[in-house]
Amino acid sequence: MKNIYLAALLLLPVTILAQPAGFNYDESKVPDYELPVLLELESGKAVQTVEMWKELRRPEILELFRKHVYGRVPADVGTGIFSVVQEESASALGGIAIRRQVRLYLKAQGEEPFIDVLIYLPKKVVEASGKAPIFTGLNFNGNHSVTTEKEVPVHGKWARNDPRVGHKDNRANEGSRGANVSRWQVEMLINAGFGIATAYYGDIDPDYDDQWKNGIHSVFASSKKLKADEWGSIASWAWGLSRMMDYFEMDEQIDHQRVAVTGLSRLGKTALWAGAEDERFAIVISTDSGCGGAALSRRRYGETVKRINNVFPHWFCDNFQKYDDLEHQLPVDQHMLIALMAPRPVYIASAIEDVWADPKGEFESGRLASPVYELFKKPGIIQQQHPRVNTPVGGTIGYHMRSGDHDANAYDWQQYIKFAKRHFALP
Ligand code: GTR
Repeated sequence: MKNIYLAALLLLPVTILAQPAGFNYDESKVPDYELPVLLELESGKAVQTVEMWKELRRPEILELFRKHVYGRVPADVGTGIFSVVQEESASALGGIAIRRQVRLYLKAQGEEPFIDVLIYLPKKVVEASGKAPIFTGLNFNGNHSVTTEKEVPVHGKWARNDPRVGHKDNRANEGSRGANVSRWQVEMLINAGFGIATAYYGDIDPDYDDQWKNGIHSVFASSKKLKADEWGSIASWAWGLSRMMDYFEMDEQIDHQRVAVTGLSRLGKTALWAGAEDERFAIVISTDSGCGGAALSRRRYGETVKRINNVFPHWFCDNFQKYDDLEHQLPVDQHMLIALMAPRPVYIASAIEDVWADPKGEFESGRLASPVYELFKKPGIIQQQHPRVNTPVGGTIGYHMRSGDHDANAYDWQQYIKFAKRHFALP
């Protein structure tokens, strides 16, 4: 007992020091707040049935998020894709997987922009049932960072200068091959009977504020003068995930009705928005998505709306900046984003040392979204208390706070696999 207490004391200052200074990490300083009412129409009428939710309240909330937070896809954005298989192997990862690399051209065949999708499918499952369920998500450093297999090329596009993987001068290189294998756990997934389809987020929109001159935005006239309620990068990455879903529907070896979308951090925010905009994603999973993701904005714990808008002005629509330091005026909060997944299963993962992302605020969003699941007669998160570390909880809304810091690792994936098996009714 004493040792645990000591360990907790020793851990605390380290945790807090690792986070940006000048923000609140003290639960007792979380301001009092009142959340917008989830189950009430803008007209004031109570939402009491599944039909009212689906036909009236869900569209209202989706529209509020488009208008004030992520931005809507502009009207001139087309959704046609041309897919070309670039490379394939029936015997990847030492024989347990089928590997397929597919290029999705977003404008015209042979032209930029395109998304290179790396797919691994469990060979046994495809051989036995023709198709396999998959997880999908965007990656930060390129498809070659997810695997050590040399057939997966290093991309030649803009790269984040990440010293942890050795990217500099905004270019990727061979040195980052396999650098993020622990974040993706491809072999664990294949052995559990799941496939994985991932793509580099920079294929869709390079992650910097360039006034929409590159990536998907550059293709459409709307990018020359985006309106304040039109898409930022998160919405465009989510749109890219939907184009990947268009492809999954055409690939006979992918069970497109069993696709779980996931992502870490800004790409966890992206996975949530993709799941909200596109109900074809059957399960939605966010890892450490924090502010603008699963965490409640009104708690102002860790990262705040103002900070995220200042440092990443291109992530959200311009209207979101109106709420800098004025979270209480937002017509939505993030529990309403989680509710948009209903009745589909949604999983929220936090990490205890990742206080910047506000683990408790991420849990609260799930807890407060639960009444919508109850309308569908599905159990939401079930318990009221923020659970202890490494104790997964929940029903149709799953949650855990694992030990360690901001990342996705084997522990997270073990829980996602269990959750997906349970909800996809797989052995
Ligand atoms: C941080 C940002 C977070 C999170 C993270 C990431 O700098 O403040 O909201 O998105 O980046 O995506 O790695």
